[in-house]
Amino acid sequence: KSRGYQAWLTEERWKNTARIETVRPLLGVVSASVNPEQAVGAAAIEEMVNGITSFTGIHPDVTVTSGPALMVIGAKEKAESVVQELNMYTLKEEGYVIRSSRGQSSPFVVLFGGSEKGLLYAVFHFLRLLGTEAELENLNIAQTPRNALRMINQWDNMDGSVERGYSGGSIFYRENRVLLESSRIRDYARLLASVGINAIAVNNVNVHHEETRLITDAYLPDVAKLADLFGRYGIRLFLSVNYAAPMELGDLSTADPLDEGVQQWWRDKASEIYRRIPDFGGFLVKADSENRPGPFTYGRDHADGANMLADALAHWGGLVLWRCFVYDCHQDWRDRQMDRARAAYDHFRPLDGRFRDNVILQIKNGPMDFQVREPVSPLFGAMEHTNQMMEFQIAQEYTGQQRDVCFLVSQWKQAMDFDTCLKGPGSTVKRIASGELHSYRYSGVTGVSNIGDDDNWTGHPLAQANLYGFGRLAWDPDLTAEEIASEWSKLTFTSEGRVAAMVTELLLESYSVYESYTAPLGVGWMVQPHYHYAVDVDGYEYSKWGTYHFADCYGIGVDRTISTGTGYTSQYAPVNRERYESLEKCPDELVLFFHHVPYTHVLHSGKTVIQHIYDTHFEGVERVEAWVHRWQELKNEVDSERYEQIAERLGWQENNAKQWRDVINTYFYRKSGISDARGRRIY
Ligand code: GCW
Repeated sequence: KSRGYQAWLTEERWKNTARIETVRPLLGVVSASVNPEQAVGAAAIEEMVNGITSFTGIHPDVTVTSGPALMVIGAKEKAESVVQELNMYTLKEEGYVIRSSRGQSSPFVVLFGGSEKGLLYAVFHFLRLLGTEAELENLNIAQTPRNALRMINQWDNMDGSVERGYSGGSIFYRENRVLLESSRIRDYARLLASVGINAIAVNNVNVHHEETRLITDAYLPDVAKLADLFGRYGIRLFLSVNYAAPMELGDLSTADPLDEGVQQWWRDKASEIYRRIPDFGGFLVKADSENRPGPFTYGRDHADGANMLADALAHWGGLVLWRCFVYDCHQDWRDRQMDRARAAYDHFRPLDGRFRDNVILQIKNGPMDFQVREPVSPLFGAMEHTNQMMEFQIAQEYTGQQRDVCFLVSQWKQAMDFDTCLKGPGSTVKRIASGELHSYRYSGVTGVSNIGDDDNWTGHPLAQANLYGFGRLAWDPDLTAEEIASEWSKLTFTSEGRVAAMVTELLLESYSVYESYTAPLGVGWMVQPHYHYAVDVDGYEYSKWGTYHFADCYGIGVDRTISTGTGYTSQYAPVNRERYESLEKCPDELVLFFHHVPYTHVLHSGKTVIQHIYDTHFEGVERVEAWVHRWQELKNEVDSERYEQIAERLGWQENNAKQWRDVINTYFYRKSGISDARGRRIY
């Protein structure tokens, strides 16, 4: 397996052979106790043993007994008192404690899980310590995940393609077959579990013809095997379903949620699924969105639609993840009062309190669609009596498509830390997602995956950091972007030498670099329609998608104010409403999202909008050029495979950035007639 394939679960031996000798007494013995009926326990032991062997070459003596989820590495007798103490604690199911001895003689480490799942997470934590060559003495670690649901959405289709996939084809399907024989799926489950992911929806939210049949006899036996594979790593399996399935499968003539025949159909379907997959997670649904069927067809609302499915699943403990990406995608660009950003809130907010408690509304982080810069969706947290979870996109659809480096943890951190002020100061997104602010029964975060069957999973090797970072942040949103980037870089490129430090720096700069050479100041889009990678300033300007910048010879931006615009700002709690409504208070980075301003408008930075556009676009390219040189310096310090892959992609990024710079600068120079104050080359 190549280094790229191993990702952060690296199998590389420590170079420090002296250290291997020092840890031999500790890592040479593994004594585990688990519930033998829990496959997760066996996975935890296997990971620990394999991890120790790959880092050190030591093959530990393993004993396994049946009992509470616990592992002692090293001197078992010495650990006795610690074990006894820990046995008195009650940990949460997914929580764990790691304690180790002080000093060198008869060293031990105790890993204690709230369940086999907790133990598995403890093992991966310990392997992270080995992978970063951290100290193993005096450990006293206690962890529980902040978010109950830490989920991944695959946008994989059964023909083997991946919607918005930038790393090859699907690892799950090919030509309408489930690729059960492939060890990739198992290794993917390991990667996900190692960063704490505990749920996955394995097919695209756009459920096409063949995928509609995933919930029938044709595929359920295979889905059950997939569920087992993931279940072994503590990951619950969900399916995306087609709202019109009762019709598409030829059974009924309607999919009206209030029709008794339809309700019965879904109840029968649920029992059929749970008969085969007892721990099935539930359904993910994209309804009435981008031409997908949904309750609107029958004059019903989204609560009617979601509750019908929720009732069918309730008996089995299943959940409905109902997406709020509902907007009019047949808009008229001439109509400046219509605002796509308003849609989710307008549709869902009035329904607060009407959803069953096994429904969770899944809300994209921003009100538009995963642009490099958007405000946080005002719907998030605005429904006190309705479970919610936030959806991020790990796949870089609008953020460089895994050709350009863009470390999205920086973006997600800003969203998580955003204070909605919905219940006074401190009403942050992370406290809403975790169910602390409102007492949600279920909540959490979900991420659209960025992996495919490319050998290195993510196309760009550095895009692995986004998958890693998503999991780590879902586990603990208080981790910083720096901590996550540095952890990933050390695990992936070893902690020796200067590579990890350089990669960390590059990752941390990358979000701002990407933003600087693409669409300015929060206005978004300006990408090639449908593909969403390269620059096309007016590509979406006269389209039906609701994605406009309104640039003319005087100015640019979308007026979303209450006083003169679409009124979108009214969807925020007062403090944020006033901040966004006022041109003086609106943060620079979002000024064109909320306001239409002249090119000569002066930002808080002291620059005019037009000069800001020129400066950031010139700088963006310079910063990418600097990366290209810095990377070249590392040529002899990185394995050639990853060195070349990254060098090649940095080259592509440089070209992309130049094209963006020249098109954007030229476009706005021609619109505004205002020259660059520094007289640089504009065409
Ligand atoms: O970002 C947009 C994508 C669509 C996607 C949709 C969604 C799965 O361009 O490809 O469809 O969002 O989130 O439903």
